[in-house]
Amino acid sequence: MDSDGKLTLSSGAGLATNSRREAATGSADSESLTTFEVSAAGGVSRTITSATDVPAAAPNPEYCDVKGTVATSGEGAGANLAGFESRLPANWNGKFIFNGVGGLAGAFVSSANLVDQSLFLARGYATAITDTGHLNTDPTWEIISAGEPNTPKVIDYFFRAVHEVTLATKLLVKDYYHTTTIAHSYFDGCSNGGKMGLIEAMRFPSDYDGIIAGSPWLDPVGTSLWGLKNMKALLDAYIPLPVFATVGAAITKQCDAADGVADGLIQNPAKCAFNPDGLVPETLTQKQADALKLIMKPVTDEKGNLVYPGSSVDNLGQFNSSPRGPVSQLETPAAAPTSARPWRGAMPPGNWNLATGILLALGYYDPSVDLNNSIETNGVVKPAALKLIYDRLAADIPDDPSKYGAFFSRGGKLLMYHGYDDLIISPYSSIWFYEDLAEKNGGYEKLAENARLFMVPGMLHCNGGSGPNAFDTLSALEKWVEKGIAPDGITATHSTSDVVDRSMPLCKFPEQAHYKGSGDLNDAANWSCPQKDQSILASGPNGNQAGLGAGRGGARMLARSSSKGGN
Ligand SMILES: [Ca+2]
Repeated sequence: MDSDGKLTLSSGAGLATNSRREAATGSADSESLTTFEVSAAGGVSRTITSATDVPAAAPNPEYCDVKGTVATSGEGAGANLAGFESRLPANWNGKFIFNGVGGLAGAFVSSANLVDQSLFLARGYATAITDTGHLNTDPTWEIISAGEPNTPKVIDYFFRAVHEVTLATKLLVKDYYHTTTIAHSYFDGCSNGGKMGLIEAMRFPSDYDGIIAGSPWLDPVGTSLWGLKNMKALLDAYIPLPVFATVGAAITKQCDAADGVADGLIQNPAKCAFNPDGLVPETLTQKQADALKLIMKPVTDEKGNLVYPGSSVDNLGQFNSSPRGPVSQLETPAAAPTSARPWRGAMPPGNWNLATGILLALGYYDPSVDLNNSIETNGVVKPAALKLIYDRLAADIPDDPSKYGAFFSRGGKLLMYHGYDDLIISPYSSIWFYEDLAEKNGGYEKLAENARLFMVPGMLHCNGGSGPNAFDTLSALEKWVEKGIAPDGITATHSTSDVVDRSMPLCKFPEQAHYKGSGDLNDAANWSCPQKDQSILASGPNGNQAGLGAGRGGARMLARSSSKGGN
């Protein structure tokens, strides 16, 4: 990569010497990489820009770090280049793993589960990652000019680059290790990376044998509208951060013990019956209480059809917990709450940024649209706006449960997880999706043969939070795919200053972790995942308000058919 951030062909600069590569792999030499450039095997046109030997550093082995580009084409869009990086370890285990990338991609930054990431090279996986066809330093990757999308780069971001880089890097791996087979191929990503994995399963079911999709961005449109709704609620009724702490304490007091044990964690936030009105007037004004109720509500269309679920009550108490998080700038009220740019020159809250970034660039192709005053009022979205933005982002939305049959029928395994305190993507969106998958794929028991969801109490977006939030999904997936042993419970840990101070099993949906009634609450050994338990499906007032349980009811599939246009 040169100084202006563009990937360029650098005539072999950085290629490791023969002796170093032989030391790293015991087999391949630099000739194999240059030969590969020329042959462009399998119709994939790929250029290698560097191959660098990286010495062993415990627990990782020595590996060859290869960077380059894949020329992407087809899928209804013009040609583009997608950058890739592949790590080829000396102790290759015969397997391949692809790293998902978060947010709007544009860099080789893995969003795979952090525990898993630490195992990839140590276990001998050949890895790959892509920038999805643009660099995050390129301001024109989404829109060339107002009204004119950069279609090749957008389609690459939506799905094309991951697939084509998958094909190209699998060939690179085979060539490098002089083999014709890769024993197993996995995908591991969170957030946008979770979405990438799901889109792979849906569109290209043969690419991967197993996919880990954490906190997946299942519906970028709905998530944006939810973020917009939540931030608009707080524009109408500003709530200072310390007040959120008081709200959080009230929620814990009300909901914690409902799961059988007062341990600071709410196992099923949907079952709660927290009402912000109860904090008026001591803590909240009525207007502030109304704003919190709006944050808890789903996004709907004008007929009341559900578009995107509301927030978990756990979210409300977390609004002050993340100094650099999605709502950090709510430390001060917006300067101009009713204008198109409520925060004027200051950095808006992360949720506002994400919502407007997606909707303006990928929905309207026009950054000048006034979203604050044009799309919705109190979580109800105008039909023309819904149709426009769902039509334009349809290729980026993997939440259609009817499109996973091919992946499941070839034996593909899908392991999902989502934190109940996620402030960036509603955890209930994963519950909606899993419920829909079950409905379309023979019920929970049948679905569990191919897809399992693990909800994580007290976890923020992808990791972090007050609950046990570090867990190994890679080993669970390996056992499932390679030995046929499906994960019933995955042990998660919470650490303070790198010392584990709590562990707990995460249970497969719709089971809920239960304390056995005696022994250390902070030890997973004293908790269990009761088989065939369906406790998580029990929805109380807060879940119903957010669009779960009775609140979703017969509207379950309506949201897609009537609101989501051509998806
Ligand atoms: Ca509890």
